[in-house]
Amino acid sequence: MQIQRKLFIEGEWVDSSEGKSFEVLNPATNEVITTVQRASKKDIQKAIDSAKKAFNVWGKMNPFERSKYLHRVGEVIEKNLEFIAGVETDDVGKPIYESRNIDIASSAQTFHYFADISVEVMGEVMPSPFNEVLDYTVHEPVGVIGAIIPWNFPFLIGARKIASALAAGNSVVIKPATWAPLSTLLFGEIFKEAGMPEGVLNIIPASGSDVGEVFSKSEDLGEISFTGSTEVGTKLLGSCSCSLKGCTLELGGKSPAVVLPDCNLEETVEGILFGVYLNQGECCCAATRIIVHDDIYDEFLAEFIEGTSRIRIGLPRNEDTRLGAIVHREHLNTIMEYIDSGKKEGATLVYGGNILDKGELSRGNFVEPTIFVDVKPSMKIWKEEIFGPVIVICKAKDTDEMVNLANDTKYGLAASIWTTNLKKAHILAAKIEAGTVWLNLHNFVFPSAPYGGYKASGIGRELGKEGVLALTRTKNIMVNLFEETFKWY
Ligand code: TAP
Repeated sequence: MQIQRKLFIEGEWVDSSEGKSFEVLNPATNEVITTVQRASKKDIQKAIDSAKKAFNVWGKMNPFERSKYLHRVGEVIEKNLEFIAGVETDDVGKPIYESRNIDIASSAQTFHYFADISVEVMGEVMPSPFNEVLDYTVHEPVGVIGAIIPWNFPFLIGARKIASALAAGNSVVIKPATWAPLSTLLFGEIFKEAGMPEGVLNIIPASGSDVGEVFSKSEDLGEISFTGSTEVGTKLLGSCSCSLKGCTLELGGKSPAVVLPDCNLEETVEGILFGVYLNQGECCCAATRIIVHDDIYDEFLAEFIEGTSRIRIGLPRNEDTRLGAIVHREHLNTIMEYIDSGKKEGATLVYGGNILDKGELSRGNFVEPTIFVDVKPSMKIWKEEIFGPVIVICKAKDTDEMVNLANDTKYGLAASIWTTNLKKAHILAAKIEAGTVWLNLHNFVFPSAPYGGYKASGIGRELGKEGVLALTRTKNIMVNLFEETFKWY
């Protein structure tokens, strides 16, 4: 398997019609890894046409057959896991330990899960007011899915969108993020090796605005499935309204972790460290606002700082690295601006706050994990998604205040509650406005569980059976079983 730098349309690698290209950088060194061709608007349309043609075959294929194909994709990913993990690490900056054990391993699992689910996309028989009328539903694929993905978990998010869409009988055109397109391109090679029918997946590395324009105007797309920022997602939804197509949005977050005084401190600190620093904090559901009960605050803070200081920051390819590079220099600058704003607005910096540019880290985009306390809800670092290893920890006097603070955000993607009192945990879970609530866990996402946000974190659900059904249209079929002719007049 090797990285192809072209567009993947109708099962073949093709050149961009305008001959444009862009450089892909390694965030750990800022060296150019390769140059990728950029699809034009005409190419994007070609990819949609290819998917439309393939849909006529894939959409009609029986689900048992589709299931076999999807399992094969999962197997090819497993076979090439080490190579794909290396590409992801070089492109995104995440530790190889994470790419291998989380991103790519979960992607293979995702294909196997949706392979199994494809034979369970079924309707139901409805109760009928007439014994002589049989009433049932079927779920039909919507057609071509236009998928747009971000740069933080490109392979995994790509796998979720592609596998769930194909399981429902749809075909796909996917656009990777400009900062990290390489692993998405590998899907072309994977699909070839798995013997997938031509055109069921088309990959177009193109500019966001070009894809947004062509996708939202297109009458050939059944649905747009977008993961990215709330800002871009909102714009996209607006432009889709003219063509009346569905739009699933998985957007930003500012997730709270709520720490009660009766928590198991060691488990809580370890769990929230994972919740905060996974993928350098470039994670939509990262636990960026930690709300701790007064009674345990000092002890928690001391342990959390100690835990943070133990995290090995290093080159992403090093086996023992647990915190890698920030995806792009521009994004590192944004993170540093947030750190400055936290200081200026009067929060207290208790850990980190600096760029790391010594020794082997000198050429890359590295930043210290950063912790602020004495934060007010009016501050930018409380309100806005930073998308880096920068968090705020605050105190609360009781559970009511904790819930108020947890919900004091425009987002509602995820939250976690840390306590040994499970009754209290369930009561609090019901009060928190978020699409996922973890009890004594954070950052666990399974292909089998519906995932998505409340409020400005999105619309619709991905993953699980619900995620597949969301990519279908329900048809109600009524059957006349009257023995006598039905006569009204
Ligand atoms: P965005 O800047 O929104 O980019 C996401 C994708 O949209 C990229 O492929 C981008 O292309 C494309 N895009 C840009 N402008 C567009 C337009 N006008 N129309 C259509 N597509 C357009 O986000 P990002 O910086 O890559 O990712 C970080 C954001 O994603 C964070 O807010 C994070 O929370 C969110 N995220 C959410 C989730 C879930 S599941 N809720 C998961 C991961 C990430 P270019 O790269 O070419 O600009």
